[in-house]
Amino acid sequence: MIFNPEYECMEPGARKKLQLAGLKNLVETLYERVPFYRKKLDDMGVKSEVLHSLNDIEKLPFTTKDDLRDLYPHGLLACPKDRIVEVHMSSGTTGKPVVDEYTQKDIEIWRESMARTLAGGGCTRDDIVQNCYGYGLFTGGAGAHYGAMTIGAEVLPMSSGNTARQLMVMQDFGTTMLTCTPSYALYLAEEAQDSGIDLRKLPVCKGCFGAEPWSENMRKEIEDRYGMKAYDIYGLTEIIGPGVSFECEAQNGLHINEDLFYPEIIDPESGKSLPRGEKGELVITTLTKEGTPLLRYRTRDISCFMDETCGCGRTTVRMHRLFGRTDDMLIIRGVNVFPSQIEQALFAIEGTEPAYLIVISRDESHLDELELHVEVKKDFFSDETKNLEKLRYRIETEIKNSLQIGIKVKLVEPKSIERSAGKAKRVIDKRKM
Ligand code: DLL
Repeated sequence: MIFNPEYECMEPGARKKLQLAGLKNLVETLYERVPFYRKKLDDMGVKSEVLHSLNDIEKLPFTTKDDLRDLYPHGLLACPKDRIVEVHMSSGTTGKPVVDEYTQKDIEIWRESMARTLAGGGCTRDDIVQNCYGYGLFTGGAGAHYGAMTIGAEVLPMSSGNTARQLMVMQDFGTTMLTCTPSYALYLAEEAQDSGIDLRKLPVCKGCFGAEPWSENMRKEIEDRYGMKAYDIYGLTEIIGPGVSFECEAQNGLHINEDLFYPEIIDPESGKSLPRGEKGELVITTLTKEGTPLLRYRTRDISCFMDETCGCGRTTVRMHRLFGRTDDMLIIRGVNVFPSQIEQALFAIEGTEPAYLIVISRDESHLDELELHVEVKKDFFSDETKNLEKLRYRIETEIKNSLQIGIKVKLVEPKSIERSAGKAKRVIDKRKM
């Protein structure tokens, strides 16, 4: 279902006009109301007058995560404080949190973008949505809640955790749609299996998953265990939360809500725009927000635009599912590796459980060493050592073939790697400790 055909299926030329008007308006507002931006624009000697076409956005300054941290908590506010009605924040595990302050209109924008997102995953007013994204300062819980309510679906506001209760509610209330992180979806599936619950027999038949990287093979695993369609949804606190982009039934790239969020792909080194189709850093400008609008925000997420039109009827540009982040790229003995590449290779191998941990350290000769801890299926673990040894060798070889790096694999018992109800922690880099 397309939630808002007027905007989602808009003729691209008309949308461009709308985006350009939004961009000019944004630059004027930021110049007037946010001293940080006034200084940046003055330093570069630019004003909204330089914007003749959307390509002129390249003349405008970027905003970075460091800027947001420096200006914590209210330095980017672009409207009177008393117009703010809600606040969300990132967890801030690597420094000061980043803040999004919403006016009533911003909440409307969020409701709209999340209604489009969940509708992309097939949500209608007949659905019962079990929302296990965390409620609180994290944007996942509120975002999915607003979206489902806007569509008119019934929401079960579960938040994350308490797995036994999640499974009870899923059965007793006839959940049809699940929203949570992909790793939590798999954790729920494992617990269901241990409790003798066959998820494939339950009404739950679709889910919108995001907030952390996941691979195509992880999608297959979720779809298989639940007998459902699993859709990727993307967003970040700074921009609005979830609702920036989402997959439709084609499950082939994420449609960006580009009348609301203007996307660019740039070379992270030079900052220059990249030609369509090339992989680079996603940069987003909010076109309609009031509370904390952002100009050319560098997300650090790596993606590319997909050019062909989508069969679903939406005309919005699609971004490829994330390849990784500029800051989660691991450099192992000089080779660039993203954790998602390791996951993709691993999930294709029969006999492993969908839980893994990447541990990086330095050996005695100060060379990088990557050890991959992989859980093995119960029956496999009770098998002969010869079979375990074979499996270990197979994982090492397949990863070596696909990523061109030598790694060590440690097979561990089922359930020995810590599970998370929110974003999974997949990497321990001891080199940084
Ligand atoms: O994770 C917002 C969200 C909530 C998105 C629920 C989707 C669903 P933050 O906590 O600010 O916001 O984290 C944002 O998470 O820059 C990406 O690196 C990563 N991320 C989000 N969605 C995806 C995804 C929320 N679908 C950061 N695939 C982003 C891969 C994702 N990574």
